[in-house]
Amino acid sequence: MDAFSPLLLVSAVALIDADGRVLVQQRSSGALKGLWEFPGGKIEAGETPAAALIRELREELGIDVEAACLAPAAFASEPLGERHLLLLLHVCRKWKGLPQPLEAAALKWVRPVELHRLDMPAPDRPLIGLLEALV
Ligand code: 9L3
Ligand code: MG
Repeated sequence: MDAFSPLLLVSAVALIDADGRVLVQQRSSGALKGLWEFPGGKIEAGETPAAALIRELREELGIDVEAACLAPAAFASEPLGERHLLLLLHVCRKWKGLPQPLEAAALKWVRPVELHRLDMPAPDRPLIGLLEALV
C-alpha cells in the first residue's frame, strides 16, 4: 500500500432507531469476517453515494430508504489491507421494512457508546465519536 494505491470508495449508513440505537452488521466472510460494520458497500462506477447505499441496503438488509432520508455525516480515509478506503458515512432515521441479515452473519442494535467495545474495520472506528455526539 502506498500513496498511489487505488482508492476504494465505500458508502455506509448509521441507521438510528427511535431509542437512539445504531444498527451494525457482522461480516460473514472474507478478510473482515466476524467484524461489526456500518452496513453499505462499494460505490460502483457511475453511482452516487446515495444510489449505492439505496442498492446496498436492499441487498444486505431488505429495507428501502429514500435519498432524502440519507444525510451525509462524516468520512474516514483509512488503509485497509492492500487498499486505501474512503468510507462515506450517512445517517438515516427513516426507512421501510424490518432490517434482516440477508448477507451478514448477524445484526444488532447498539448504543453509540457500545460501539467502542465492538471489533470494527479500521475505517469504521474513527466514526464512532461522531455518532456519540450526534445521537
Ligand atoms: N467496508 C468497511 N466498513 C464498512 C463497509 C460497508 C465496508 N462499513 C470495507 C469492507 C470491504 C470494502 O469496504 O473491504 C467493500 O465493502 P463491501 O462492498 O464488501 O461491503
Ligand atoms: Mg457490504
